[in-house]
Amino acid sequence: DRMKLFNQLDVVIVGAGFSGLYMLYRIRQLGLSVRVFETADGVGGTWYWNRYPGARCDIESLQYSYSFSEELRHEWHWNERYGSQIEILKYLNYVADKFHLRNDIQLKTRVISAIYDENSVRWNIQTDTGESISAKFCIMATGCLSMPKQVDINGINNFKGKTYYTSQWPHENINFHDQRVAVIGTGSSGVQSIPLIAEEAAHLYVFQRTPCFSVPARNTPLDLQEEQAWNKDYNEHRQKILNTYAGFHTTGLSYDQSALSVSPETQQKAYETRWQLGGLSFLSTFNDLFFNKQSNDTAGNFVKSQIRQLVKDPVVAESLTSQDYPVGCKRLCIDTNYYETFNRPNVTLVDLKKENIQQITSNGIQTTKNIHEIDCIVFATGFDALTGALMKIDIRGQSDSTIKKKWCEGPRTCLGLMTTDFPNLFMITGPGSPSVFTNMVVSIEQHVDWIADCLDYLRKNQFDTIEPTQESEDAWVNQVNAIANASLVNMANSWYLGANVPGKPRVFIPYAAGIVPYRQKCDQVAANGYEVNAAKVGCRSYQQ
Ligand code: NA7
Repeated sequence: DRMKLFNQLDVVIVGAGFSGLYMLYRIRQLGLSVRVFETADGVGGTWYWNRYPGARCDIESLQYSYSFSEELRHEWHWNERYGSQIEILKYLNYVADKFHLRNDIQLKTRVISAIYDENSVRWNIQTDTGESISAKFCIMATGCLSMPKQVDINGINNFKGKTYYTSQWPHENINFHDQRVAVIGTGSSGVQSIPLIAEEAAHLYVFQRTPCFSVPARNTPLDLQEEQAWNKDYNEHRQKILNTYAGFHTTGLSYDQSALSVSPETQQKAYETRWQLGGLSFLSTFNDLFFNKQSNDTAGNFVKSQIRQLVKDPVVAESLTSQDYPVGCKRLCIDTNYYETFNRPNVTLVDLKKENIQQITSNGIQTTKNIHEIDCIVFATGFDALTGALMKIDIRGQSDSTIKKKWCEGPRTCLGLMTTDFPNLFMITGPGSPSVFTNMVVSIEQHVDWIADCLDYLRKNQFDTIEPTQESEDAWVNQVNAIANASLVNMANSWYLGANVPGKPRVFIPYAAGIVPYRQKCDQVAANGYEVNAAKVGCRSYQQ
């Protein structure tokens, strides 16, 4: 009957953010039947949910945007050097309209399970709206920072005032006027929202457990001429971007040498220049900041010296400079007026290293030293990153294997794109891919293109399923670990490592060697016909 046919698809895509939208576009080009399921009541993913004051991308707009359509590029104008959440969400809605994507997107629908049926060689996908869909391929576009972390502070339910999560900010305007506000958390979301909440609130208490390192964004309006000049040389820029470590580039000074190989004066000058330019490329001032602790310390000490200059109260400055981990090994924050905000008379930094939170009471937050009376609490407490959204779905593959069981000691994938025992299941920006270590849009487009080409290949060669061999997956996991072990990234309790979520296995999840070797490996697998029935790294396909 019609309903049954409607629920028999070639492809299901889970998620309608940057990944899901472009994946849908590519699947349509292949002429396959497809539906996207999205929990939210709009497209946009990360940029739909994270609406907190000051939410903004930390990669420049001209680079944090799709490359696949020249027409789109010419039609769209970015207003600022760094896109605000509002602007990026508009862009994604524009993309959805322009490419008529909406009629294949089902909103307000959460996928709760994906179960592989060995007999029919299909995935059965269940939604929270009670639907059951059968699809040959299931593509997870579920995002890396989409599953909010559960906050485990005593007494959280006792609080009588309003609570907000930066990761699930309400759509209506929140007014903090006359309010005593607490922000818990000083990662990117805290750092971006704190200066704006401080301008509005009667008093703001910032609860800091681990001080971040933050570099100024130096956001500016982007004029049309600048954008047009960029677009004129777009292909050149794009080539450059694709050959960087992380998928974005900036003009300005970068030394292809160790921080320790130049004189102290040159070193200072280099950091100073990067600090003035602003943004994430501070970490590419020298080429060994992720590999040599001593080099890294020169960068960390430079940031600390800037913080001391910006923050007037020496006690507050001391708390803000008490980082005991290498800069960059927790995600570097990019801010506008973050440190300056602590000079305001209505802002208090509560250093949780000096006074621990004991509990949340009905009207405040009680620490080992004080009772802070509070009217509302903003939780900027982060995400169960990289695996959280995938693990929330009950995913079952061959022979009763489940993702939960398989990944209980850390995620195991081949190229971050597939995982053994789960045929025809793909992940975009999955664990073991460079994803969060890069410009996400650049990585997303590459993953989507790889998956689309793979599906095309399977169809043309009449292969029914594809999955990685155990050997190729083991080799990839080993390589991801080896790269992490050769760098400093294990030295901070970051969400890259799952260290922010109690009980999560401590494993460095992203592939940290950069987009160039990663892309080469992916291309090589594709060029070798997905290394059918073989090979050390690559995928095995079964011909039926
Ligand atoms: P992050 O970067 O994970 O930051 C979360 C912050 O919340 C961080 O400072 C945490 O301290 C703090 N936190 C978490 N739980 C608690 C409790 N229980 N008590 C006190 N403080 C707590 O999340 P964001 O949303 O800011 O940013 C995520 C990414 O989005 C970011 O990296 C960008 O890529 C965009 P901790 O460090 O764990 O001590």
